[in-house]
Amino acid sequence: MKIAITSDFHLGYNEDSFTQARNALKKAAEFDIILICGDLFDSRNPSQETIYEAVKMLAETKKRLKHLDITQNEAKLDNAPIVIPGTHERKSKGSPNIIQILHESGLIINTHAVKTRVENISIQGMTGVPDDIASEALKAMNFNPDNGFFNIFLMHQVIKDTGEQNGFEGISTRDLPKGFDLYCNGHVHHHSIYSNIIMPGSTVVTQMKKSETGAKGFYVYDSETKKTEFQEITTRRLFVGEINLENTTVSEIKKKIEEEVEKTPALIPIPMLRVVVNATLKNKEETDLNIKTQRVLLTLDKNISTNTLKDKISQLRNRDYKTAKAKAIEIVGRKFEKGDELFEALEEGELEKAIRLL
Ligand SMILES: [Mn+2]
Repeated sequence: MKIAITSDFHLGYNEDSFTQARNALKKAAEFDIILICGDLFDSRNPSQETIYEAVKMLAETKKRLKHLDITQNEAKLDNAPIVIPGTHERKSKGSPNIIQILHESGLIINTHAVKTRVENISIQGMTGVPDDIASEALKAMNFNPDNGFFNIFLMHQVIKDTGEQNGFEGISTRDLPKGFDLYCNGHVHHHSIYSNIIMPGSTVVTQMKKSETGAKGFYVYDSETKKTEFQEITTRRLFVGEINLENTTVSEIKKKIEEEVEKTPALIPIPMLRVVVNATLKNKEETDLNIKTQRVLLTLDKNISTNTLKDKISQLRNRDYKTAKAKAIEIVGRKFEKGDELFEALEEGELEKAIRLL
Protein backbone atom coordinates (compact mmCIF):
# COMPACT_ATOMS: atom_id res chain seq x y z
CA MET A 1 0.00 0.00 0.00
CA LYS A 2 1.32 3.44 -0.92
CA ILE A 3 0.46 6.07 1.66
CA ALA A 4 0.67 9.82 0.89
CA ILE A 5 1.52 11.66 4.11
CA THR A 6 0.59 15.34 3.89
CA SER A 7 0.07 18.14 6.39
CA ASP A 8 -0.60 21.78 7.17
CA PHE A 9 -2.43 23.01 4.07
CA HIS A 10 -3.62 26.06 6.07
CA LEU A 11 -6.56 26.62 3.72
CA GLY A 12 -7.66 30.25 3.88
CA TYR A 13 -4.26 31.63 4.89
CA ASN A 14 -3.88 33.23 1.44
CA GLU A 15 -4.53 32.45 -2.25
CA ASP A 16 -1.40 30.26 -2.43
CA SER A 17 -2.84 28.02 0.29
CA PHE A 18 -5.64 26.94 -2.10
CA THR A 19 -3.55 26.50 -5.26
CA GLN A 20 -0.83 24.58 -3.45
CA ALA A 21 -3.23 22.32 -1.50
CA ARG A 22 -4.91 21.51 -4.82
CA ASN A 23 -1.49 20.62 -6.30
CA ALA A 24 -0.72 18.40 -3.32
CA LEU A 25 -4.09 16.62 -3.31
CA LYS A 26 -4.02 16.01 -7.04
CA LYS A 27 -0.63 14.31 -6.82
CA ALA A 28 -1.46 12.53 -3.55
CA ALA A 29 -4.60 11.00 -5.07
CA GLU A 30 -2.35 8.93 -7.36
CA PHE A 31 -1.47 6.82 -4.29
CA ASP A 32 -3.70 4.46 -2.27
CA ILE A 33 -4.51 6.52 0.81
CA ILE A 34 -3.99 10.13 1.84
CA LEU A 35 -3.21 11.18 5.41
CA ILE A 36 -3.42 14.83 6.56
CA CYS A 37 -1.65 15.48 9.90
CA GLY A 38 -3.64 18.54 11.02
CA ASP A 39 -4.07 22.22 10.12
CA LEU A 40 -6.01 21.46 6.97
CA PHE A 41 -7.57 24.87 7.69
CA ASP A 42 -5.82 28.01 8.90
CA SER A 43 -8.64 29.13 11.17
CA ARG A 44 -10.92 27.35 13.61
CA ASN A 45 -13.73 29.39 12.05
CA PRO A 46 -12.97 29.30 8.31
CA SER A 47 -14.98 31.64 6.07
CA GLN A 48 -17.68 30.26 3.76
CA GLU A 49 -15.42 31.05 0.78
CA THR A 50 -12.67 28.91 2.34
CA ILE A 51 -15.08 26.07 3.13
CA TYR A 52 -16.43 26.21 -0.43
CA GLU A 53 -12.92 25.89 -1.93
CA ALA A 54 -12.09 23.08 0.51
CA VAL A 55 -15.27 21.14 -0.27
CA LYS A 56 -14.63 21.44 -4.02
CA MET A 57 -11.05 20.15 -3.84
CA LEU A 58 -11.93 17.37 -1.38
CA ALA A 59 -14.87 16.20 -3.52
CA GLU A 60 -12.57 16.05 -6.53
CA THR A 61 -9.96 14.12 -4.52
CA LYS A 62 -12.56 11.62 -3.34
CA LYS A 63 -13.57 10.95 -6.95
CA ARG A 64 -9.95 10.26 -7.90
CA LEU A 65 -9.19 7.85 -5.04
CA LYS A 66 -9.50 4.13 -5.66
CA HIS A 67 -12.00 1.98 -3.79
CA LEU A 68 -10.62 0.30 -0.64
CA ASP A 69 -12.21 -1.47 2.34
CA ILE A 70 -12.32 1.18 5.06
CA THR A 71 -14.06 0.88 8.43
CA GLN A 72 -14.41 2.86 11.65
CA ASN A 73 -15.77 0.56 14.34
CA GLU A 74 -18.42 -1.33 12.34
CA ALA A 75 -19.21 1.45 9.86
CA LYS A 76 -18.03 1.15 6.24
CA LEU A 77 -16.56 4.36 4.80
CA ASP A 78 -15.60 5.53 1.31
CA ASN A 79 -11.95 6.25 0.59
CA ALA A 80 -11.22 9.91 1.47
CA PRO A 81 -8.30 11.73 3.10
CA ILE A 82 -7.78 10.54 6.69
CA VAL A 83 -7.36 13.57 8.93
CA ILE A 84 -6.83 14.78 12.48
CA PRO A 85 -7.66 18.35 13.58
CA GLY A 86 -4.55 20.48 14.16
CA THR A 87 -3.99 23.20 16.72
CA HIS A 88 -5.52 25.70 14.27
CA GLU A 89 -8.84 23.85 14.13
CA ARG A 90 -9.37 23.18 17.82
CA LYS A 91 -12.62 24.51 19.28
CA SER A 92 -13.65 24.81 22.90
CA LYS A 93 -15.50 21.82 24.33
CA GLY A 94 -19.00 21.27 23.01
CA SER A 95 -18.80 22.99 19.64
CA PRO A 96 -17.96 20.90 16.57
CA ASN A 97 -14.74 21.71 14.71
CA ILE A 98 -14.57 21.97 10.91
CA ILE A 99 -12.93 18.51 10.67
CA GLN A 100 -15.86 16.87 12.48
CA ILE A 101 -18.29 18.76 10.22
CA LEU A 102 -16.57 17.61 7.01
CA HIS A 103 -16.29 14.05 8.36
CA GLU A 104 -20.09 13.91 8.51
CA SER A 105 -20.18 14.91 4.83
CA GLY A 106 -17.94 11.95 3.90
CA LEU A 107 -15.34 14.19 2.25
CA ILE A 108 -12.72 13.37 4.86
CA ILE A 109 -12.29 10.74 7.57
CA ASN A 110 -11.63 12.17 11.03
CA THR A 111 -9.48 9.70 12.94
CA HIS A 112 -9.07 11.57 16.22
CA ALA A 113 -9.48 9.03 19.05
CA VAL A 114 -10.95 6.33 16.78
CA LYS A 115 -9.39 3.49 14.79
CA THR A 116 -9.65 3.76 11.01
CA ARG A 117 -8.87 0.44 9.35
CA VAL A 118 -7.85 0.43 5.70
CA GLU A 119 -7.42 -3.20 4.61
CA ASN A 120 -4.35 -4.35 6.63
CA ILE A 121 -3.51 -0.87 7.95
CA SER A 122 -4.86 0.64 11.16
CA ILE A 123 -4.68 4.40 11.71
CA GLN A 124 -5.22 6.26 14.98
CA GLY A 125 -4.49 9.82 15.97
CA MET A 126 -4.89 12.73 18.33
CA THR A 127 -5.91 16.36 17.71
CA GLY A 128 -3.05 18.88 18.08
CA VAL A 129 -3.04 20.29 21.62
CA PRO A 130 -0.93 22.99 23.36
CA ASP A 131 2.64 21.82 24.10
CA ASP A 132 2.30 21.96 27.87
CA ILE A 133 -0.55 19.42 28.01
CA ALA A 134 0.52 17.19 25.10
CA SER A 135 2.32 14.46 27.02
CA GLU A 136 -0.50 14.22 29.60
CA ALA A 137 -3.12 14.12 26.85
CA LEU A 138 -1.32 11.26 25.10
CA LYS A 139 -1.08 9.36 28.38
CA ALA A 140 -4.74 9.93 29.23
CA MET A 141 -5.94 8.73 25.81
CA ASN A 142 -3.94 5.51 26.23
CA PHE A 143 -3.44 4.67 22.55
CA ASN A 144 -2.54 1.06 21.76
CA PRO A 145 -1.61 -0.52 18.43
CA ASP A 146 -4.21 -2.70 16.72
CA ASN A 147 -3.21 -6.38 16.85
CA GLY A 148 -2.40 -7.92 13.48
CA PHE A 149 -2.34 -4.61 11.59
CA PHE A 150 0.34 -2.24 10.30
CA ASN A 151 -0.15 0.61 12.79
CA ILE A 152 0.09 4.31 12.00
CA PHE A 153 -0.27 7.13 14.53
CA LEU A 154 -1.22 10.65 13.36
CA MET A 155 -0.31 13.64 15.48
CA HIS A 156 0.26 17.39 15.40
CA GLN A 157 2.87 18.32 18.04
CA VAL A 158 6.41 19.60 18.44
CA ILE A 159 8.60 16.58 19.21
CA LYS A 160 11.63 18.24 20.71
CA ASP A 161 14.21 15.50 20.27
CA THR A 162 13.72 15.01 16.54
CA GLY A 163 16.78 16.86 15.27
CA GLU A 164 16.16 20.49 14.41
CA GLN A 165 13.39 20.99 16.97
CA ASN A 166 15.99 20.69 19.75
CA GLY A 167 15.60 23.21 22.54
CA PHE A 168 11.93 23.94 21.82
CA GLU A 169 9.10 23.11 24.15
CA GLY A 170 7.17 20.01 23.28
CA ILE A 171 6.92 16.32 23.91
CA SER A 172 9.81 13.91 23.55
CA THR A 173 9.92 10.71 21.52
CA ARG A 174 9.55 8.86 24.84
CA ASP A 175 6.04 10.33 25.19
CA LEU A 176 4.82 8.77 21.94
CA PRO A 177 2.35 5.87 22.30
CA LYS A 178 4.39 2.68 22.09
CA GLY A 179 4.34 -0.03 19.47
CA PHE A 180 3.21 1.83 16.33
CA ASP A 181 5.03 1.07 13.09
CA LEU A 182 4.90 4.62 11.79
CA TYR A 183 4.27 8.05 13.34
CA CYS A 184 3.14 10.89 11.07
CA ASN A 185 3.46 14.34 12.55
CA GLY A 186 2.25 17.76 11.39
CA HIS A 187 2.74 21.19 12.99
CA VAL A 188 6.39 21.55 11.95
CA HIS A 189 6.34 23.45 8.64
CA HIS A 190 9.46 22.05 6.96
CA HIS A 191 9.79 18.42 5.91
CA SER A 192 12.02 15.87 7.65
CA ILE A 193 12.21 12.26 8.75
CA TYR A 194 13.48 11.13 12.11
CA SER A 195 13.65 7.35 12.55
CA ASN A 196 10.04 6.16 11.98
CA ILE A 197 8.57 9.66 12.51
CA ILE A 198 7.57 11.27 9.23
CA MET A 199 7.05 15.04 9.18
CA PRO A 200 5.88 16.24 5.75
CA GLY A 201 5.81 19.97 6.59
CA SER A 202 3.33 22.52 5.24
CA THR A 203 2.30 23.08 1.62
CA VAL A 204 2.35 26.88 2.05
CA VAL A 205 4.74 29.39 3.63
CA THR A 206 3.05 30.93 6.67
CA GLN A 207 6.12 32.49 8.28
CA MET A 208 8.89 34.38 6.49
CA LYS A 209 11.57 32.31 8.24
CA LYS A 210 14.69 30.56 6.93
CA SER A 211 13.16 27.19 7.90
CA GLU A 212 10.40 27.78 5.32
CA THR A 213 12.78 28.29 2.40
CA GLY A 214 12.97 24.60 1.45
CA ALA A 215 10.95 22.69 -1.12
CA LYS A 216 7.38 21.84 -0.15
CA GLY A 217 5.36 18.70 -0.78
CA PHE A 218 4.58 15.42 0.96
CA TYR A 219 6.04 11.99 1.68
CA VAL A 220 4.95 8.69 0.22
CA TYR A 221 5.49 5.61 2.37
CA ASP A 222 5.35 2.20 0.75
CA SER A 223 4.23 -0.36 3.35
CA GLU A 224 5.63 -3.23 1.30
CA THR A 225 9.15 -1.94 0.57
CA LYS A 226 9.22 0.23 3.78
CA LYS A 227 10.69 3.04 1.67
CA THR A 228 9.79 6.71 2.00
CA GLU A 229 10.06 9.20 -0.81
CA PHE A 230 9.51 12.98 -0.91
CA GLN A 231 7.16 14.27 -3.60
CA GLU A 232 7.81 17.92 -4.34
CA ILE A 233 4.92 20.09 -5.49
CA THR A 234 4.97 23.45 -7.25
CA THR A 235 4.80 26.20 -4.64
CA ARG A 236 5.75 29.84 -4.32
CA ARG A 237 9.26 29.71 -2.90
CA LEU A 238 10.64 31.92 -0.15
CA PHE A 239 14.16 33.35 -0.06
CA VAL A 240 15.64 35.17 2.91
CA GLY A 241 18.62 37.52 2.73
CA GLU A 242 20.41 39.62 5.32
CA ILE A 243 22.32 42.87 4.94
CA ASN A 244 24.57 44.25 7.66
CA LEU A 245 26.03 47.73 7.10
CA GLU A 246 27.59 50.25 9.45
CA ASN A 247 28.19 53.93 8.96
CA THR A 248 26.45 53.81 5.62
CA THR A 249 24.02 55.74 3.39
CA VAL A 250 20.50 55.01 2.15
CA SER A 251 21.69 54.65 -1.44
CA GLU A 252 24.28 52.09 -0.35
CA ILE A 253 21.56 50.07 1.42
CA LYS A 254 19.35 50.27 -1.67
CA LYS A 255 22.18 48.97 -3.85
CA LYS A 256 22.65 45.97 -1.55
CA ILE A 257 18.93 45.18 -1.57
CA GLU A 258 18.91 45.35 -5.38
CA GLU A 259 21.78 42.86 -5.41
CA GLU A 260 19.70 40.48 -3.24
CA VAL A 261 16.81 40.86 -5.70
CA GLU A 262 19.08 40.05 -8.65
CA LYS A 263 20.51 37.00 -6.85
CA THR A 264 17.03 35.47 -6.40
CA PRO A 265 16.33 32.85 -9.11
CA ALA A 266 13.62 33.66 -11.63
CA LEU A 267 10.79 31.24 -10.85
CA ILE A 268 7.10 30.74 -11.48
CA PRO A 269 5.17 31.55 -9.36
CA ILE A 270 7.18 34.71 -8.60
CA PRO A 271 9.20 33.98 -5.44
CA MET A 272 8.96 35.87 -2.16
CA LEU A 273 12.10 37.60 -0.93
CA ARG A 274 12.52 38.85 2.60
CA VAL A 275 15.56 41.00 3.24
CA VAL A 276 16.59 41.78 6.79
CA VAL A 277 18.40 45.13 6.82
CA ASN A 278 20.56 45.93 9.84
CA ALA A 279 22.26 49.28 9.30
CA THR A 280 23.45 52.45 10.97
CA LEU A 281 23.46 55.63 8.90
CA LYS A 282 26.38 58.04 8.77
CA ASN A 283 24.04 61.03 8.63
CA LYS A 284 20.36 61.44 9.32
CA GLU A 285 18.47 60.72 6.05
CA GLU A 286 14.98 59.92 4.90
CA THR A 287 14.98 56.07 4.85
CA ASP A 288 12.82 55.69 1.80
CA LEU A 289 13.71 52.23 0.46
CA ASN A 290 11.08 52.02 -2.21
CA ILE A 291 12.38 49.45 -4.70
CA LYS A 292 10.46 48.59 -7.85
CA THR A 293 10.84 45.00 -9.00
CA GLN A 294 8.88 42.43 -11.01
CA ARG A 295 11.27 39.61 -10.13
CA VAL A 296 10.20 39.02 -6.52
CA LEU A 297 7.55 39.84 -3.94
CA LEU A 298 9.78 41.89 -1.68
CA THR A 299 9.44 42.27 2.09
CA LEU A 300 11.92 44.45 3.97
CA ASP A 301 12.65 44.02 7.63
CA LYS A 302 14.24 47.33 8.52
CA ASN A 303 16.40 47.85 11.53
CA ILE A 304 18.03 51.16 10.59
CA SER A 305 19.31 53.77 12.99
CA THR A 306 21.44 56.90 12.93
CA ASN A 307 24.54 57.33 15.03
CA THR A 308 23.05 60.12 17.13
CA LEU A 309 22.32 60.04 20.84
CA LYS A 310 18.66 60.91 20.38
CA ASP A 311 18.14 57.93 18.06
CA LYS A 312 19.95 55.60 20.44
CA ILE A 313 17.60 56.60 23.26
CA SER A 314 14.47 56.09 21.21
CA GLN A 315 15.79 52.71 20.05
CA LEU A 316 16.32 51.58 23.63
CA ARG A 317 12.83 52.71 24.55
CA ASN A 318 11.37 50.80 21.67
CA ARG A 319 13.25 47.66 22.62
CA ASP A 320 12.07 47.86 26.26
CA TYR A 321 8.50 48.28 25.12
CA LYS A 322 8.74 45.25 22.84
CA THR A 323 10.21 43.01 25.58
CA ALA A 324 7.60 44.17 28.08
CA LYS A 325 4.80 43.43 25.61
CA ALA A 326 6.17 39.98 24.78
CA LYS A 327 6.47 39.21 28.50
CA ALA A 328 2.89 40.28 29.18
CA ILE A 329 1.55 38.08 26.37
CA GLU A 330 3.66 35.17 27.60
CA ILE A 331 2.34 35.51 31.14
CA VAL A 332 -1.30 35.73 30.04
CA GLY A 333 -0.91 32.83 27.59
CA ARG A 334 0.79 30.47 30.00
CA LYS A 335 -0.57 31.22 33.40
CA PHE A 336 -4.12 31.99 32.39
CA GLU A 337 -5.85 28.65 32.11
CA LYS A 338 -8.70 30.03 30.00
CA GLY A 339 -6.20 31.57 27.57
CA ASP A 340 -7.54 29.62 24.60
CA GLU A 341 -11.13 30.62 25.22
CA LEU A 342 -10.10 34.21 25.85
CA PHE A 343 -8.16 34.52 22.60
CA GLU A 344 -10.99 32.83 20.73
CA ALA A 345 -13.53 35.29 22.17
CA LEU A 346 -11.31 38.25 21.26
CA GLU A 347 -10.81 36.89 17.76
CA GLU A 348 -14.59 36.58 17.33
CA GLY A 349 -15.15 40.10 18.68
CA GLU A 350 -17.16 38.68 21.58
CA LEU A 351 -15.98 41.32 24.02
CA GLU A 352 -18.53 40.60 26.72
CA LYS A 353 -17.50 36.96 26.80
CA ALA A 354 -13.83 38.00 26.97
CA ILE A 355 -14.52 40.33 29.92
CA ARG A 356 -16.44 37.58 31.70
CA LEU A 357 -13.45 35.25 31.31
CA LEU A 358 -11.16 37.83 32.89
MN1 LIG B 1 0.52 24.53 11.00
